[in-house]
Amino acid sequence: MVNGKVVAGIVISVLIIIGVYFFVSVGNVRESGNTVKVIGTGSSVMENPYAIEITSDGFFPAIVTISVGDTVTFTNKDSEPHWPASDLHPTHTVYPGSGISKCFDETVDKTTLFDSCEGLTEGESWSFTFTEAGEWEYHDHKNANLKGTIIVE
Ligand SMILES: [Cu+2]
Repeated sequence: MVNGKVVAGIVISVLIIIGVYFFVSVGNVRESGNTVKVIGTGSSVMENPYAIEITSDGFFPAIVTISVGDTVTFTNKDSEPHWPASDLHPTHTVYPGSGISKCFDETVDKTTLFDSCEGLTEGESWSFTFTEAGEWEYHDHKNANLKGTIIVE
Protein backbone atom coordinates (compact mmCIF):
# COMPACT_ATOMS: atom_id res chain seq x y z
CA MET A 1 0.00 0.00 0.00
CA VAL A 2 2.69 2.44 1.03
CA ASN A 3 4.84 1.48 -1.95
CA GLY A 4 1.86 1.91 -4.24
CA LYS A 5 1.20 5.41 -2.93
CA VAL A 6 4.87 6.32 -3.26
CA VAL A 7 4.98 5.04 -6.83
CA ALA A 8 1.77 6.88 -7.67
CA GLY A 9 3.20 10.00 -6.09
CA ILE A 10 6.41 9.73 -8.11
CA VAL A 11 4.50 9.14 -11.35
CA ILE A 12 2.26 12.15 -10.69
CA SER A 13 5.29 14.28 -9.76
CA VAL A 14 7.10 13.28 -12.94
CA LEU A 15 4.01 14.05 -15.03
CA ILE A 16 3.70 17.47 -13.36
CA ILE A 17 7.41 18.18 -13.95
CA ILE A 18 7.12 17.14 -17.59
CA GLY A 19 3.99 19.24 -17.95
CA VAL A 20 5.60 22.29 -16.36
CA TYR A 21 8.75 21.79 -18.45
CA PHE A 22 6.71 21.52 -21.64
CA PHE A 23 4.64 24.57 -20.70
CA VAL A 24 7.76 26.60 -19.88
CA SER A 25 9.48 25.46 -23.10
CA VAL A 26 6.52 26.48 -25.22
CA GLY A 27 6.37 29.73 -23.28
CA ASN A 28 10.05 30.38 -23.98
CA VAL A 29 9.62 29.69 -27.66
CA ARG A 30 6.73 32.14 -27.75
CA GLU A 31 8.71 34.69 -25.78
CA SER A 32 11.77 34.43 -27.99
CA GLY A 33 9.47 34.73 -30.98
CA ASN A 34 8.14 37.95 -29.51
CA THR A 35 11.65 39.17 -28.78
CA VAL A 36 12.67 38.61 -32.38
CA LYS A 37 9.61 40.54 -33.46
CA VAL A 38 10.48 43.44 -31.17
CA ILE A 39 14.04 43.54 -32.54
CA GLY A 40 12.64 43.38 -36.05
CA THR A 41 10.22 46.23 -35.39
CA GLY A 42 13.02 48.20 -33.74
CA SER A 43 15.29 47.87 -36.75
CA SER A 44 13.35 50.51 -38.65
CA VAL A 45 14.04 52.84 -35.72
CA MET A 46 17.67 51.65 -35.61
CA GLU A 47 18.51 53.99 -38.48
CA ASN A 48 18.55 56.77 -35.92
CA PRO A 49 18.77 55.08 -32.53
CA TYR A 50 20.59 57.85 -30.69
CA ALA A 51 19.02 61.14 -31.65
CA ILE A 52 20.10 64.25 -29.78
CA GLU A 53 18.19 67.46 -30.30
CA ILE A 54 19.85 70.83 -29.90
CA THR A 55 17.82 73.80 -28.76
CA SER A 56 18.77 77.16 -27.29
CA ASP A 57 18.78 75.37 -23.91
CA GLY A 58 21.33 72.76 -25.00
CA PHE A 59 21.51 69.10 -25.91
CA PHE A 60 18.66 66.66 -25.22
CA PRO A 61 19.33 64.16 -23.89
CA ALA A 62 22.56 65.65 -22.56
CA ILE A 63 23.99 62.30 -21.51
CA VAL A 64 23.71 59.32 -23.82
CA THR A 65 25.19 55.85 -23.27
CA ILE A 66 26.04 53.85 -26.37
CA SER A 67 28.28 51.00 -27.48
CA VAL A 68 31.44 51.20 -29.55
CA GLY A 69 30.41 51.48 -33.20
CA ASP A 70 27.09 53.20 -32.49
CA THR A 71 26.13 56.35 -34.34
CA VAL A 72 24.70 59.45 -32.67
CA THR A 73 22.74 62.00 -34.69
CA PHE A 74 22.56 65.63 -33.63
CA THR A 75 19.69 67.69 -35.02
CA ASN A 76 19.40 71.42 -34.60
CA LYS A 77 15.88 72.34 -33.50
CA ASP A 78 16.78 75.97 -32.94
CA SER A 79 16.63 78.92 -35.32
CA GLU A 80 20.23 79.76 -34.33
CA PRO A 81 23.15 77.63 -35.58
CA HIS A 82 24.72 75.04 -33.26
CA TRP A 83 28.03 73.21 -33.66
CA PRO A 84 28.48 69.98 -31.68
CA ALA A 85 32.16 69.23 -31.07
CA SER A 86 34.44 67.30 -28.75
CA ASP A 87 35.74 69.10 -25.68
CA LEU A 88 37.84 71.03 -24.95
CA HIS A 89 36.74 74.31 -26.41
CA PRO A 90 38.25 75.78 -28.52
CA THR A 91 40.71 73.08 -29.70
CA HIS A 92 38.33 70.05 -29.67
CA THR A 93 41.17 67.56 -29.21
CA VAL A 94 39.84 65.40 -26.34
CA TYR A 95 38.22 62.77 -28.56
CA PRO A 96 41.06 60.71 -30.16
CA GLY A 97 41.97 62.02 -33.58
CA SER A 98 39.76 65.09 -33.33
CA GLY A 99 40.81 68.71 -33.44
CA ILE A 100 39.20 71.81 -34.88
CA SER A 101 42.31 72.48 -37.01
CA LYS A 102 41.58 69.19 -38.85
CA CYS A 103 38.19 70.55 -39.91
CA PHE A 104 40.02 72.80 -42.33
CA ASP A 105 42.63 70.25 -43.46
CA GLU A 106 41.50 68.82 -46.80
CA THR A 107 43.63 65.67 -46.30
CA VAL A 108 41.59 64.66 -43.23
CA ASP A 109 38.58 62.34 -43.42
CA LYS A 110 35.96 64.47 -41.64
CA THR A 111 33.95 61.41 -40.62
CA THR A 112 36.72 60.60 -38.11
CA LEU A 113 36.26 63.91 -36.29
CA PHE A 114 33.90 64.28 -33.34
CA ASP A 115 33.18 67.74 -34.66
CA SER A 116 30.48 68.91 -37.05
CA CYS A 117 33.11 71.38 -38.29
CA GLU A 118 30.43 73.96 -38.99
CA GLY A 119 27.28 75.31 -37.46
CA LEU A 120 24.21 73.22 -38.13
CA THR A 121 21.35 75.33 -39.41
CA GLU A 122 17.77 74.91 -38.26
CA GLY A 123 16.57 71.38 -39.02
CA GLU A 124 20.01 70.22 -40.11
CA SER A 125 21.46 66.96 -38.75
CA TRP A 126 24.98 65.66 -38.31
CA SER A 127 25.94 62.11 -37.36
CA PHE A 128 29.06 60.69 -35.79
CA THR A 129 30.03 57.06 -35.22
CA PHE A 130 31.98 56.49 -32.00
CA THR A 131 34.82 54.00 -32.35
CA GLU A 132 36.58 54.81 -29.08
CA ALA A 133 35.32 53.71 -25.66
CA GLY A 134 35.24 56.38 -22.97
CA GLU A 135 33.23 59.24 -21.54
CA TRP A 136 33.38 61.91 -24.20
CA GLU A 137 32.29 65.36 -23.15
CA TYR A 138 31.34 67.78 -25.87
CA HIS A 139 29.93 71.24 -26.31
CA ASP A 140 28.35 73.61 -28.77
CA HIS A 141 31.23 75.47 -30.36
CA LYS A 142 28.88 78.38 -31.08
CA ASN A 143 27.81 78.54 -27.44
CA ALA A 144 30.40 76.69 -25.38
CA ASN A 145 28.38 76.64 -22.15
CA LEU A 146 25.99 74.15 -23.75
CA LYS A 147 27.42 70.75 -22.88
CA GLY A 148 26.79 67.05 -23.17
CA THR A 149 28.46 63.68 -22.68
CA ILE A 150 28.51 60.56 -24.81
CA ILE A 151 29.41 57.49 -22.77
CA VAL A 152 30.78 54.82 -25.10
CA GLU A 153 30.95 51.39 -23.49
CU1 LIG B 1 34.55 74.70 -29.30
